Amino acid sequence: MNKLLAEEIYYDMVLGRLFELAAKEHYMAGDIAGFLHLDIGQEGFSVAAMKAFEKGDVFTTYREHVMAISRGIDPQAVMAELFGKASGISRGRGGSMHLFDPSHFFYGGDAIVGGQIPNAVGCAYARKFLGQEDGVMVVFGDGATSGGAFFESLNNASTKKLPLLFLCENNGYAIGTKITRVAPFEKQAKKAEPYMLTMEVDGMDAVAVYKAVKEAQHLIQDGHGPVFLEAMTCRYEGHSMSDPGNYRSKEELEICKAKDPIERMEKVLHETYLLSSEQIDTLRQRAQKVVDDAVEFATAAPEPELEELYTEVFCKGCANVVS
Ligand SMILES: Cc1ncc(C[n+]2csc(CCOP(=O)(O)OP(=O)(O)O)c2C)c(N)n1
Ligand SMILES: [Mg+2]
Repeated sequence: MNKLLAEEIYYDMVLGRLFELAAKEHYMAGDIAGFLHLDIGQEGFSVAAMKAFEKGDVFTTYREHVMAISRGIDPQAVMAELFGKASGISRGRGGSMHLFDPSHFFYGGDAIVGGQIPNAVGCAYARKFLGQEDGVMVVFGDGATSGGAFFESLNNASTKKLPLLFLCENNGYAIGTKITRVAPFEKQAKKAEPYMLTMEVDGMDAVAVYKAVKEAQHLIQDGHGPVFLEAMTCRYEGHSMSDPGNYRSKEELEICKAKDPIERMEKVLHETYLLSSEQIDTLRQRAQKVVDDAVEFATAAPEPELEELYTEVFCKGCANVVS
């Protein structure tokens, strides 16, 4: 990894953290409605995965603000979507869980746990059929690996040797349910072992995630078939804003926070790339300005028109659907 890329990854992680803190504040102020799932603590995973999987299609879980921004989607359009505004990346129709932008090959955000996985299989099948090589990456939580759609997708993707990277964000919890209460083991890669090559990475280490995703993407692009990569992470917040996270002890959370991916990357910038504290501060200030501008933009952005309520919901040509 060169210095410029290391700086970019660090910058996006800080941008992601500051963006999430602003989203939290504005959720509490009532500016954001519906659900809000914060990625605080997992920014190293989210950013490095997006940076590494440069070309190709990306499908994600509902905890996707940081991934969307790191994929290149304008933070202003992401914040406006959270605010439910017409200038949002999904025109205010999707909200936090449905950030969607085909121009960045970013297909959500899915509120249905594991719902994005079969969609990604279909996309990988289409890409293979069309002879397109970049491949597809699907990101999902540990909880999604308990669902039937997950197993059907493993089966389909391996049978058809699809160029698909299954990227599991294993933070140990599905909302408040510890993964070992619903699975016989902590590492979910075991479920994929009979079907495909599996790999594991420390999801709190952005450099390691970057390398692992790159390696996995090369494999799927080289006709190796699907790969399952499991990243062990920690989310600092509850599952969503409506979850106080009481199922975790203070001690458990402290152990988590001691692995902070931003502090770790900062150390890499200092020690490997010899950045000064002032240079790092400048990156932080730049990120804060982008977040402040995003909030200002979202606040001033127009509400969707009332007619939007029915667009793309009902069939246009069908009579008597909307009176
Ligand atoms: C099909 C479906 N079943 C149940 C839910 C309710 N639900 C929302 S998130 C979630 C847990 C998913 O696990 P994971 O991704 O590991 O959760 P996280 O780490 O984000 O808390 C559940 C069961 C849902 N949204 N969709
Ligand atoms: Mg989880």
